[in-house]
Amino acid sequence: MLTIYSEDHRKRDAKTELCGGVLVEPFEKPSRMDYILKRLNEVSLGEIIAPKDYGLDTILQVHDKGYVSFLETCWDEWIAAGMEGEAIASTWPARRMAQKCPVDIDGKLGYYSLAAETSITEGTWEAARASANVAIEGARRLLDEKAVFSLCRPPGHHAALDMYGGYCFFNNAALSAQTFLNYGSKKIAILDVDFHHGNGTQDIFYNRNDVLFISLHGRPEDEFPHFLGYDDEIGEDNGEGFNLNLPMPKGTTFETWRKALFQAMERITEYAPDALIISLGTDTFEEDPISSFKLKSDDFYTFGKDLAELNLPTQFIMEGGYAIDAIGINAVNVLQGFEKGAN
Ligand code: SS9
Ligand code: ZN
Repeated sequence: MLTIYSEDHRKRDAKTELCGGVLVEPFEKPSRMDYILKRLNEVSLGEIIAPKDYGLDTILQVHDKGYVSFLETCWDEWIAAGMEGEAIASTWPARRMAQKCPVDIDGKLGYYSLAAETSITEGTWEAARASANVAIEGARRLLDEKAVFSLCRPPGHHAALDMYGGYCFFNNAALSAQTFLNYGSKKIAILDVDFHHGNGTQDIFYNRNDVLFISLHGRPEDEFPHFLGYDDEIGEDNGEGFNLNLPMPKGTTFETWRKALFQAMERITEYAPDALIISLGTDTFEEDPISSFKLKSDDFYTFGKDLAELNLPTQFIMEGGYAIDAIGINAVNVLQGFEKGAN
């Protein structure tokens, strides 16, 4: 399987994450990619290529213009304001407050974010742009390949029309879906198997029927991002019936998770998309430090094999996964299972 990867992800190397009331070393760090690359090479999965730069056109089809300029200038504005640490939001337009974008950088950070764990740093913009390019290149390459792996970092599925958070800035899966549509596809399915609900992807396509969004995740009652991901969110207007959430309780094992997977696969078969995008988070792993599902390394292989049954052009897009020393095995197990199943 062809892998798309950019070294520029290293430009995002945050030093701080707000967690449990203290600043910790971020879970989402550059070395995650090293473990995946190491495993890809160990099993000789295939060629690894760098993306071209696709500029801002597709990004602006998916994200709000003001939001995109905010990301571009945020760090400079933060520094110009004389701040010392990394840029972290501390105030939000909460219930019954004005939903207007302020001028002050502290105000802007709150306006454009959904959570406070994610700091913006020097280089975040460049890394997020590179990650977007990795997704878009993957979609283009899928025109000639059966499957591709877009090794994106930073991840994307929490990034909404005009919000960052949950370690995400641009929604890579959405950019990829939009790229397929730009190239003439009529229907795209996105299956998000990251432990956390893909609130950003859901948001972007909520009123559309050209992209089917399905997410398997920890229940919002228990887990981040907490304020989206319930099973009664089925889509709106043209999008009604094209959003499917399958939330599951803490401690969910592969047996239960796989039943939800089969339900998702049935819906995808019925929808009959031109291509399938997998938002591939491996934070469903039993040893993940910030999650509560119980998948084992072998289960990721079985999952990949199951997916191949759909017999669709498939793009895997890397999302979360924070059990660093197992992330390579787990992610590549999915890809190897898929290749095994497809033969
Ligand atoms: C850890 C809470 C982490 C954000 C999780 C984002 C996952 C992205 N104290 N909350 S896949
Ligand atoms: Zn996650």
